[in-house]
Amino acid sequence: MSNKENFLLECYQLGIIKFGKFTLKSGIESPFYVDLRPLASDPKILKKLSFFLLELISINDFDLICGVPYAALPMATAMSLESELPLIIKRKEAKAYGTKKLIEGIFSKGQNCLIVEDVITSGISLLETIPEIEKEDLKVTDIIVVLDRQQGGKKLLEERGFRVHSLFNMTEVCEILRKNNLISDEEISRINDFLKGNQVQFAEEKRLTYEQKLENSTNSFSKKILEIAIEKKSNLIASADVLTTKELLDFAEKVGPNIVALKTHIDILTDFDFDETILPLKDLANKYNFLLMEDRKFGDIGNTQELQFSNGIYKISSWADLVTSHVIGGENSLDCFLNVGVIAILGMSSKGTLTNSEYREEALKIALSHPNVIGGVCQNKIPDELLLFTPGVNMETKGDNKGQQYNTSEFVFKNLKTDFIIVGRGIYKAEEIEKASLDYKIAGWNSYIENL
Ligand code: S5P
Repeated sequence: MSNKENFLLECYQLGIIKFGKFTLKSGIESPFYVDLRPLASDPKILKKLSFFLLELISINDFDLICGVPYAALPMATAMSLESELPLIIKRKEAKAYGTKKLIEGIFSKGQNCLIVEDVITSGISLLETIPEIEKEDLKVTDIIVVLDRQQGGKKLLEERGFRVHSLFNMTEVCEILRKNNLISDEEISRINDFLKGNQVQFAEEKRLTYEQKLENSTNSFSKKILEIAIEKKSNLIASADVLTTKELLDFAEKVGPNIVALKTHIDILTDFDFDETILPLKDLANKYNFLLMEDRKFGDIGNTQELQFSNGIYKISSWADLVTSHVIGGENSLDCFLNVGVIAILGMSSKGTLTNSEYREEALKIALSHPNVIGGVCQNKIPDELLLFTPGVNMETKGDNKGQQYNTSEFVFKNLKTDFIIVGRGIYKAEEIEKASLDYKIAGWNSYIENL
C-alpha cells in the first residue's frame, strides 16, 4: 500500500468522508459528504498532510502562503511551519473598525502567494477569494487543494490560468476505499452518477429486525440469542476481560440485567476453578437470562480443537453457549463444535490485521456453509444469514496503544448493520459498571431502532 493510500485511510478513520444521503446547501442530495476540519485535531495527521501538500509544488516559486478560511487555515499554518514560507491570513470579513484590512500579516507588493484550500467543488469560492488577495498587489499562480470533488472547480480555475494541484480526487478516494472494503460498488456507482451531474436514486437499505432474523433462523443458539435480544431490548455483549473469579462474578452480577451474553476469556483468570468459577457463573446466566460466550478464538486443526474444546481444566464444551473460532483450519476444523453456537472470526478490529478483503471473503464462504456457525465477528457487513458481532466499540475513545480500533455503536449499526456489539473496557473499566452497561445497552438498542 502506498504512503498516500495509507494516509487516506488514516484520514478516513477521522470521519472526514461519509457516505449516505446528504442534503447540500443547494438542496441537492449528495451520496457523500466531506469535511476535512477534523484533520486539524490530529497533529500527527496534520503534519503528514502538510508534507504531502508541500510535495505537490516547488516551494521556491512562492513568497507567501495563505489558507482559505477556515478549514485550510491550520493546513496552511502547518505547511508554513514546515517550509518556512511566511503565512498571511485572509479574513472572512473585513474588520468593521481600525484598518479594515482583509489580509493580515507581513507582505510586500508583487510577492507570489500560494493558496491552500481544503476541498474544491465548483471553484466559485476560490474565484471570490483570489481577487481579494490580488487587490493587495499580490500574485496568485498556484492553488493547492486536499480534495478535488471533481465537480468542475479545477477545470474552471485552470481555464482562468491558475495551476491547481490536488492531493486526492474523489475517484482516487473511492478506489482506495473500495480496495479496502470500506465502500460498496453500489455506493461508488451512485457517486459516479452524482459527479456526472445526474440526480441520484437512493434505495433505502433496510436491515432485518431481530424478529425477522429469528423467524429465518434454524440454529437453536441463534434463536436463543435473538429471543433474549427481543425480550431484554438489548444487543449488548459485555466482555469480561478480568483476572479473578471474584471480579468476573461481580461483573456478571452488575451487567447481567443489561446484556444478551457475557463474553469471557476464561484462560486469563488467575484462580480458575471449575466449581468456584463456572457453577456460580452459570447461576448468574440463568438468573439474568444471558448466554455465555467463550472467546477462545480456536485456530487449529479439527482434532486439536476438539481436544481444546472439551478437555483441560476449562472444559469449555460443558458450559459455553457460544464460542469464537477462526476458520483458518478450513471447513472440517469446525465439525467438532457440537452443542454450541460458533461465531467465526472473519475480520478483526486491530490495526494491521491480516484479515483483508480476500481473507474475509474466503472465511465467509466457510462460515456460511457450516451449520455450526451462527454468526461472524467482523468490522464489515456480512450477509443476513449470519448474525454480525462487532467488537471494537467504545463511546469514549478511538483506540488503545496496542492496536485496538474503536467505533461508536451508532457507527456500527448504521454502517455495518451490526446485530450485537461487544464492549469490554468501555464497561469493565468504567467507574460505575452497572450504569455503563445500561448506557451501552440503551445506545445499542437506539442505534438498532434508528436503522430499521
Ligand atoms: O477483532 C476482534 C475480535 C474480538 S472477539 N477484536 C476484539 O477486540 N475482540 C475482543 O473483544 C477482544 O478480545 C476483547 O475481549 C474485546 C474488546 O475489548 P475492548 O476492551 O477493546 O472493548
